[in-house]
Amino acid sequence: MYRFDVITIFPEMLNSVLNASILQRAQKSKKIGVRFHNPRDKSTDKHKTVDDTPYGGGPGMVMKIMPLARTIKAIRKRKKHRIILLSAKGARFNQKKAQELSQKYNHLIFVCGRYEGVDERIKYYIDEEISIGDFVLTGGELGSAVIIDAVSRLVPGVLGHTESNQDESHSTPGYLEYPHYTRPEVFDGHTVPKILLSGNHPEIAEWRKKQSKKT
Ligand code: 4FN
Repeated sequence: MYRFDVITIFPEMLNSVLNASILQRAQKSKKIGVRFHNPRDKSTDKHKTVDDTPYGGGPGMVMKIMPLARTIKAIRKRKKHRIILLSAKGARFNQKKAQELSQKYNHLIFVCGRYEGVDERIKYYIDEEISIGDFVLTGGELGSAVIIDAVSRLVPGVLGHTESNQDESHSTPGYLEYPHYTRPEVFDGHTVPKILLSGNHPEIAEWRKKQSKKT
């Protein structure tokens, strides 16, 4: 089983992703396992605080290091684990990274930021920072959902034969997906390219290759 641990104060943000379709089946068949950890549970003050005002002043709140570091330390880690902070500053996530994570490790631990950010000293407790893109998010939760989705489908046994893993243009540099069509042959006057109905499979393969080339 490939394991994912997500450190978050909003686990509900991941539930829709994990409790549907392929990822739900993968959990039921024990191909993957996902656990949530709320840093609030490791906070020791009366109000279970996880955030505080920034040193130096300025707007907003910062996630406190203590509850996060204690949560990371309390997770029983496998030998081949990787602790990842989701962050705007991180290296951009892509298919190559998904493949690397699926092959080198069998346990990913995600730290999801909230508020204005996380105390910089989190750097002593993580292995790397990853970003899913250049936009402002309310937290790292959707980033961890994206990575869990992309990595899980690369875990052996997660995809059924109809959801096949081969011929994936997005893992081939310079190629995007080719256009897909299914029945009916004509819809609202819009037709299917004749080549796809020809039964000429070498020609179809050639057409798809041409269509999927990035410009
Ligand atoms: N975002 C930018 C610059 C500065 C801040 C942000 C931002 C969530 C805790 C981080 C953002 C982007 C991609 C997690 C954005 C990601 C996050 C991510 C993220 C709350 C602090 C914050 C990129 C627009 C210049 C908020 C841009 N991938 N700060 O969004 O966690 O994973």
